[in-house]
Amino acid sequence: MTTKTVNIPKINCGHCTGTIEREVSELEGVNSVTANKDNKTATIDWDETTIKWEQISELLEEIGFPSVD
Ligand SMILES: [Cu+2]
Repeated sequence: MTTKTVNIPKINCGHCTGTIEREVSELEGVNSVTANKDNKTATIDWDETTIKWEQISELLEEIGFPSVD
């Protein structure tokens, strides 16, 4: 399992964090997603054999919350 915390500047409220958590956790291979509205980050834990970071990053962009490393 791989874990990464990324900055997502477009997070503004609990609705944003809910969307990110719901959408990203639907990806196969993603084990957990915790988004934080106070410091505008998301911590994502995934299984590298099932999904690559690039795919997660792409989804974040698609739903309007691009990540910044
Ligand atoms: Cu919001």
